[in-house]
Amino acid sequence: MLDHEQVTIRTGRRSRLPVIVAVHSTALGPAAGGLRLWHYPDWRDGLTDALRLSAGMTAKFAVAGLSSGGGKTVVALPEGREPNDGERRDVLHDVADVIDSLGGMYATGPDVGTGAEDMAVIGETTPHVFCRPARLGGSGDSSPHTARGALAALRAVGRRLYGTPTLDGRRLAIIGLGRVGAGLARLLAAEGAVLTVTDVDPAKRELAGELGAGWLAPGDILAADVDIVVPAALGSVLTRRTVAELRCRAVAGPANDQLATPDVADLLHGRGIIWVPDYVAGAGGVINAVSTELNHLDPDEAAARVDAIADTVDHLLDTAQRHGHTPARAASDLARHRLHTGSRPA
Ligand code: PPY
Repeated sequence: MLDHEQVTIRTGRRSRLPVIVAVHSTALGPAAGGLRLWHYPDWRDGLTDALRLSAGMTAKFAVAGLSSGGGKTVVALPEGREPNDGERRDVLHDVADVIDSLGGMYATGPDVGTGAEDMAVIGETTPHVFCRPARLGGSGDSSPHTARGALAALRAVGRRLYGTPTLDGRRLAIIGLGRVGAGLARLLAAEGAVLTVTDVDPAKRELAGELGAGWLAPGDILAADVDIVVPAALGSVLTRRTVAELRCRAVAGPANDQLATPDVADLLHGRGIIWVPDYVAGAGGVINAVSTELNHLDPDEAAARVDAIADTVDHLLDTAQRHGHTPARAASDLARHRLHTGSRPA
């Protein structure tokens, strides 16, 4: 069953690439969600990603108490070749055309493979775009805010596990040193966490060295002997097989769509491992963008909203414990409640 309100798939007039805009829900307000510019073996894999990620955005906004709906755009790039600058502009203008044709039911933002400068290009053609650079009146790069929000989530996990939110001396394994993962690694290193990191790009070892972090191959990091595993790269890292390998006490991080299938949340629970839903730990970027650009909060107020992810995680972990079910279930119940009542938190 398709449970999305609308999915638009169009071949870009300039790029000839498939542009997929999935609007999952506008129940709480116009949909928002980033543009993923990524390589897929087949464009249909990009469609699958767009469908899952847009549903995740609906939950992300609902749990964050924001009046936005969930959407996502995916442009499936062919494997093995990066677009040059001109081709990239063409892709972005093709995306902007589709978004503009939706008349405001969806606005885009950054995601894997895109950033504030790309949003500037999209903004040449449509107003429905978040996170343009500050010089153009946007809230700019969302990744520092996503990293800050993930840190807040990790502190809440630290408090649950050890009775204190400080991560000084805790051992954390970070999977992925992209914009968000690298920012989070810096914040955690500054707090005194003992880090082990990985990335598919071996050049990221340099950052590991700079931060005094250990390095493991991507295939080995899930089994690292650490307190908390922090997914900060692409999705579906938690599978039946990888959950069996985990040696940590919790998994919490900003990567979207971490579970290969929903039942993996139960497997984690069964192993006594706390899993904070990705759409809770990774909400800092959208919370900042929507709070500043739509709700006109000042940066400090927006940062306080991002930090409040810690309170949300506390609440979800409490609720889950009280009911003896997973934090995933507590979060999806909260999202469903807010979607049905259209309510915002007090
Ligand atoms: C995400 O958090 O997954 C995003 O898609 C980023 C984003 C940021 C701001 C507006 C829309 C999407």
